[in-house]
Amino acid sequence: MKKVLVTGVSGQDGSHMVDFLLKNTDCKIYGSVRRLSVRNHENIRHVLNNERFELIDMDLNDAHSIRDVIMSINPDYFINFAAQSFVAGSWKYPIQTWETDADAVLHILESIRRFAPECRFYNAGSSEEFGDVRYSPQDESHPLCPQSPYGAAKCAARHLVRVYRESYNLFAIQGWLFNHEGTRRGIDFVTRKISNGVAKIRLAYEDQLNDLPYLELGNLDAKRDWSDAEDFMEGVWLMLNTNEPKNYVLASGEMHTVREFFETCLREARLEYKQEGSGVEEKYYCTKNGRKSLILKINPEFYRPAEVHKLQGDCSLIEKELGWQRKNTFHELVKKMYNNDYKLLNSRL
Ligand code: F7E
Repeated sequence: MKKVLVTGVSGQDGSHMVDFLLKNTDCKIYGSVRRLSVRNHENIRHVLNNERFELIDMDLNDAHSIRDVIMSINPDYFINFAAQSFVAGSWKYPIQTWETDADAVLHILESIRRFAPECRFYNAGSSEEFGDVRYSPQDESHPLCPQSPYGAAKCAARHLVRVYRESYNLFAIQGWLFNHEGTRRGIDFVTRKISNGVAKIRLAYEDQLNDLPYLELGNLDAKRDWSDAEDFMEGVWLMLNTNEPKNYVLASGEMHTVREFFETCLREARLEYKQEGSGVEEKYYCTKNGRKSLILKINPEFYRPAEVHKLQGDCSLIEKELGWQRKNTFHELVKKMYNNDYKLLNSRL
């Protein structure tokens, strides 16, 4: 039985990868988390008793911890989804971001090279590496122009992965994942912040409250290429199971603004709205029977020191060479996230 080590399993991607592997392979899965005094097992509770899954502690900032795990498991695959993945946070914690997203990858590569050179390694790359984009859509040849400490750390990791692949003939890759979201997304990311916020507004509206809760967002005009995170898991697994190690882009190929995500969510919640003003003065109101209630205002605190204004991925290479296809559309994603948050919040009332 093949053994797969997946890091960051309590997060969105790690937990979806475990689900994908349990369903589509017969591998034994070792899922690692960093030891915390308060455990957060929300996303993996449903697999904790599965005999093909084992939860282990591993600290990616401690080279000895990685070495010990690799030596004891001797994995066939190592999938690294552990990261400081919040771009805005990377200006606040640049060193922690660098240590987790770049240094840790070097520790992993060194351990694989020394103790498990046959192990196939996937490191999560990001469209944030393209950053200040030179052309659209971005494909595998697009230059790296990161705009944040997060993007820079992912670029450093990319070079390390390539250097180790070329120097030591390792099967080590870093595919580019464009934005990918879903019901397990952390609340700080804009899509979940919106789906959760709009669900709260809808519930208050149903309770006929006079003042509705309102959202505070930053740049509504940023354009992103959003996919369903679950669709990417198959893409990562396909990349790991080809003859030649090669990096591919995973994306939807579509570009939508943060504003479009918000308005689509409002329509899904059947809320009538009106937009007024522009720039930092822009506001959205919910309208009903001639009354209007604030539901969104701009808070410049959510502007970033440097913004990636637009991202749109070209995933035609992986479609053509590996037969990967996305399943869920932008609208299905918004719908799924909003309805999930509505149900969660409604059940807690
Ligand atoms: O921001 C704008 C913000 O934090 C998206 C990570 O998974 O994808 C993700 O990075 C956009 C940005 O994701 C708010 O300025 C407006 O333009 O959801 P986000 P991200 O930065 O694109 C890439 C591919 C990764 O690799 C990352 O790990 O939305 N925006 N207002 C806001 N963003 C947030 N978070 N909060 C706001 O209030």
